[in-house]
Amino acid sequence: MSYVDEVIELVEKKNASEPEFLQAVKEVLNSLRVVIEADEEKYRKEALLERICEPERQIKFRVPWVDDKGQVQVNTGYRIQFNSAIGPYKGGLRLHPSVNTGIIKFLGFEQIFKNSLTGLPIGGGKGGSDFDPKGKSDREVMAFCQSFMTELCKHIGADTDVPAGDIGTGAREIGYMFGQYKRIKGVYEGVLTGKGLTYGGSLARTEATGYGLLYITEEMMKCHGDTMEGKTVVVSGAGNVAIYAIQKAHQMGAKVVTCSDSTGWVYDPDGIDVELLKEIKEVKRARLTEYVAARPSAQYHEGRGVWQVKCDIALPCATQNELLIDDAKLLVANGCKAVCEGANMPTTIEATEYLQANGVLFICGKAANAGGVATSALEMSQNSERLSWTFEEVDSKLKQIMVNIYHNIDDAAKKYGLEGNYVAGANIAGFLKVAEAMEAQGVC
Ligand code: NDP
Ligand code: 2IT
Repeated sequence: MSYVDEVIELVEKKNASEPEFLQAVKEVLNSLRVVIEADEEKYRKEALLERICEPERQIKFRVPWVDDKGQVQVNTGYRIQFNSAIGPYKGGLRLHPSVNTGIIKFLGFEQIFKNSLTGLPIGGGKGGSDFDPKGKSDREVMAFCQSFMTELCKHIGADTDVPAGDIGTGAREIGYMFGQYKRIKGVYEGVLTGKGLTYGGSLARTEATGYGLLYITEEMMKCHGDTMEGKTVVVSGAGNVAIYAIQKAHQMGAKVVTCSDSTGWVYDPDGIDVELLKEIKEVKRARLTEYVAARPSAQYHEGRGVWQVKCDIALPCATQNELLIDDAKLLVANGCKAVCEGANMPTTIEATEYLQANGVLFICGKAANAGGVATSALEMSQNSERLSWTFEEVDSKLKQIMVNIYHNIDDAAKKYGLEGNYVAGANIAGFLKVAEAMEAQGVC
C-alpha cells in the first residue's frame, strides 16, 4: 500500500467520529500523492504525514457563565494547537452550536496550509465553543467571553498562540476576550487579532477576508484573459466574509445578486445593497427578512438555494459543506466560470471534482480566504513594533499577498503536472514549506 493510503487508513481509524476532519485530511493527502510518491521512503521513515495529521496539543475545557435570568449555563471550550513548525499557532475562534472536536480539528488542519501560503511566519490552530451568540444580550455574551478567556488565557500569548474571529466571533467578542486576558495576565500584548482600532487592531482587518477573496479571484480571471467588470456573482452567507466580498466585487464592477443566512436567502436583481446589509447584520444583528422589507425589488426565500441563480462567478462565504454535488451541477448547467471559496471547506469533495472536471476555475478556501489570517499576521507585526499602518498600506500588502498566493499555487500545480488544479497547487505549496520546517527541527 502507498504511504499516503496507509496514513489515510490510520487517520480514518483514529478519528472515525470526525467526518469533517477526515474530509479535510483526505483532500489534502490525496493531492500530495505526487509529492510524497517522489520520495516515499524518506517521508515514511520520518512519519511526516502521521505527524502533520496529529495536533501538537488539544485543549478542551468547561465554560460556565450566568444568563440574564440568573441561571448558570455550561458550554464546552476548545483550542487545538495543530502545528507550530513555521510560527506561533494562529487561527480563529468559532462560536456556533455545531462546534465539536472534529469541526475545530478540520479548521485547525486547514489553517496549517493556509497560513503557510500567506508567506508569513504563522503556525496553525483553531478554537471555539458550542456557545450560540444568537439572541443573547451583550451582557450574556460578555459573561461567556470572560469565562472562556479565564481558561484559555493559560494556553495562549503573543508569541505562542494568537486567536482571532471566525463564525460568531466578531469585534464585540474579541473586545471582551482581550479585556479579560489583560486583566488576568496583567500584560498588554497582541494576544488576539481582529481587535478594535482603539486598542491595537489593524485597519483593513475587518474587510480583509472578503477583499482578499476578490483580489485572488480577479488575479485568476486576469490570468485567464478576463476581468471582474460586468460579471454576475452569487454569494452565500451574510457575515463578515460575505459582506466585504460583496463590497469589493461591486468596487470591481461586478454585480452580486444574492446573499444568505442560516434561515433563508435573498435574490436582488439590482445588486445587493451592502450598506443596508451591514446595517441589518452588523448593527441590528437581525434576519435577512429585514432586507426585503427595505428593498421591494428583492425576493426572500426560506431555506437554501443561492446556487440555482445563474451567474458567472460563485463565492461560497457561509460555512462548510454548503455547496453540494447538485449545486455544482446547477452552477455548471447555468454557465458558471469560476468558484472561489470564502468560507472554509464550503464545497464537498464530490462537488469540487465535478466543477473541476467541467472546466470551472476553482480556488479552495485555504488559498482564497487566506487574506483574513494574512492581515491578522500584519496586525501582529504592527503590535510588535507598536505602530499602526494606514488602511492603504495594509490593503496594498494584502493585495500583494493574494496575488502571490495565486501565482504560487498556479506554479506548484504546473510543476507537478497538474496545471489549472489550484486545489492540488494550494495543498502542495502549503505543505512543502511546513514539511521542510518540520524536517529541519528534528523529531518533534
Ligand atoms: P459570520 O459569523 O460573520 O457569518 C457567517 C454567515 O454564514 C452568516 O450569514 C451565517 O448565518 C451563515 N452561516 C453560518 N453557519 C451556517 C450554517 N450552518 N448554515 C447556513 N448558514 C450559516 O462568519 P464569517 O463571515 O467570519 O465566516 C464565514 C466563513 O468564512 C466560515 O467558514 C469561516 O470559517 C470562514 N472564514 C472566516 C474568516 C474571517 O476572517 N472571519 C477568515 C477565513 C475564513 P446566520 O447568521 O443565520 O448564522
Ligand atoms: O479561517 C480563518 O482563517 C480565520 N477565521 C481567520 C484566522 C485569523 O487568525 O485571523
